[in-house]
Amino acid sequence: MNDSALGESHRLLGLYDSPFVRRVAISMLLYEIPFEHLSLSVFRHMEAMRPINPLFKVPMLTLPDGETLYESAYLLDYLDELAVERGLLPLTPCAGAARRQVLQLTTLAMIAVEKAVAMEYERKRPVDRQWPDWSSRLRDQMRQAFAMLEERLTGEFLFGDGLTQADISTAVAIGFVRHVLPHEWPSGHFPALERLADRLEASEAFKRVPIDE
Ligand SMILES: N[C@@H](CCC(=O)N[C@@H](CS)C(=O)NCC(=O)O)C(=O)O
Repeated sequence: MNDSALGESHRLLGLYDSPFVRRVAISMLLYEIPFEHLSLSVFRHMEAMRPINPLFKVPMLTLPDGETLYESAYLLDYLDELAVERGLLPLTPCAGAARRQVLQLTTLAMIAVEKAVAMEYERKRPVDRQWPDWSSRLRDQMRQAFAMLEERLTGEFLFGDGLTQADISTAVAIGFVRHVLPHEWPSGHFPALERLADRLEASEAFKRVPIDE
């Protein structure tokens, strides 16, 4: 990667009500990587999106040289690499047990939020085509993933004594559930996670990436 990769020309496509888009945007702000945000919905703005992203999957990150990346985990991987090149500490450690553990905690957050997103899609189906047992399974899986994170959150952060991608992704996952499916957030069940989410949502980077942009 060369210096142009640090310029103004990264472009992030997708709405911040997508937890996958939001965690990438927050990470870019924390790394101080400037980007243009293209705020288009994969459902409501299909005609505008078609020429840019005919796959209709977000987030999509366009790099300064025009290369496009999909899948938030790989976008974060790319951003971590840029951060290291600039001498910053990456939000996911580079190697070893620390990397493995942060990745696993981040994955728990993503499992929780993927189940929540699936519940939301199920809720959008015609009422007579909805399958309550399926929603119930998704709800249990989401809660189980959050319960596993709650158990791990014994200090200020999920891993070590500093902010990692595990904290960002967890707070973003909770933000999504509270905002899009408030009835599905088991208020009071996960006090440590709620404290973490409230703390991060009050931080500058989170406030600059509002879920209800
Ligand atoms: N695993 C993917 C999930 C991305 C994802 O599902 N994005 C949703 C928006 S929240 C989307 O593009 N939905 C449209 C579709 O899948 O057709 C990632 O982390 O990037």
